[in-house]
Amino acid sequence: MSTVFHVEFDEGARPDALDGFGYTPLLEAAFSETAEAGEVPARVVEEQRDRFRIVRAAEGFGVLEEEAKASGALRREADSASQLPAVGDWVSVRPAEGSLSVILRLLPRTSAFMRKAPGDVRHDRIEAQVIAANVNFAFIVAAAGLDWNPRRVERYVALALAAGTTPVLVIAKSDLAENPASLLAEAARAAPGLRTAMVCAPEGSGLGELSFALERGKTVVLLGSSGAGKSTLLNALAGEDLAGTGEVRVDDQRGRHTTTHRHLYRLGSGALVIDTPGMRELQLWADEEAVGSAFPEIEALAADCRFRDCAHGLEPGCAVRAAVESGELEEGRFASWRKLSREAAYLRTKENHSAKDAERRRWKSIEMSRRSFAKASTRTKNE
Ligand SMILES: Nc1nc2c(ncn2[C@@H]2O[C@H](COP(=O)(O)OP(=O)(O)O)[C@@H](O)[C@H]2O)c(=O)[nH]1
Ligand SMILES: [Mg+2]
Ligand SMILES: [Zn+2]
Repeated sequence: MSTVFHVEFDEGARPDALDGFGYTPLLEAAFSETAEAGEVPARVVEEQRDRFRIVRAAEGFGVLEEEAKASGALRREADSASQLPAVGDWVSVRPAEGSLSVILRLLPRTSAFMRKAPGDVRHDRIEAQVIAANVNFAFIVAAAGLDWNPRRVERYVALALAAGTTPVLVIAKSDLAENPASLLAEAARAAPGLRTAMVCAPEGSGLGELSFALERGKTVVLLGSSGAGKSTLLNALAGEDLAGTGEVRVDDQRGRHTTTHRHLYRLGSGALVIDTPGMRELQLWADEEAVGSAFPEIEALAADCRFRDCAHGLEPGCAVRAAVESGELEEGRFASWRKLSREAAYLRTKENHSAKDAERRRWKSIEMSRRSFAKASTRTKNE
């Protein structure tokens, strides 16, 4: 899948060729601040096991796509997986003649979509894994029909808000909706205030409602369970078969084309779309504030609780529980809020532990360079 747009031209490398991938003056400023001679800016378009595919300005004119690896120093100095390059990241690269280009540094992220990485249970460590970085919109793709699950939508909304992106709900496979009006009403309860589109990608219906997000240089990530219709949607938006689609069967590997890597594609409109493989079990990585924002009506009700710090458990005078009892607030939604809030709270305590562990390791190290000292004090400041 090496799309190389490479046109020879007698000029130096032009970084503005990357504008079409969302490169901005702000990124250029961040790049120039740290870059040493011979380094160039690039964007990660695919993440493989320990390799990446990146795009960077070609000599002369245009953009080229190539394979790259993270430098040893970058891998060593990363305290957690979230500090390694991910799809959508802007990076500083040293191009190599005849071998792999080397990613030296990440440029600051404007947003990062994270999930809890499969944990290291033995050491009781939990880590965030970046699914996609520098994303403007998250399309939460949920299929109509038997797979429809408002609780899953709520989880994705919280995750998107925590990432600093704007979630958009895409109800896919509208042909499977028995009662589209009631489905839309249910969706509006699960994702209050969100822009929502109901699409049937193979027929092209409803796609126009997504064009507001698909502008040149803007990045969209497609999220949702396996089989929800993400890759089909991407292909319909692109007007060509960019991504493999298909049924998902665990035991049947024969000739099935499904999404295996997260990959950033460029549409004709100039929008950038990151397709992701379905995540079997989406582990939340969000703080309680983001969870709260995903449930604005609960936050509004909470203003009337007798106690300011009411956790809507057994406290007397709880307006939220009263709303559940009166039927004003859906019981399933309240349960969902409670579950996600607890997960976020658990994560916060664990994360603090992990941060302290990391700190301890750092202080123990004999060679305490000025640099790690600066990093440690930044971390303390940010706590
Ligand atoms: N009935 C119906 N099936 C669809 C629609 N969109 C996609 N599919 C099917 O759903 C399956 C999974 O689609 P895919 O795009 O690979 O899902 P992904 O795992 O989210 O990328 C495929 O067999 C598609 O043909 C739709 O609008 N209606
Ligand atoms: Mg797919
Ligand atoms: Zn309460």
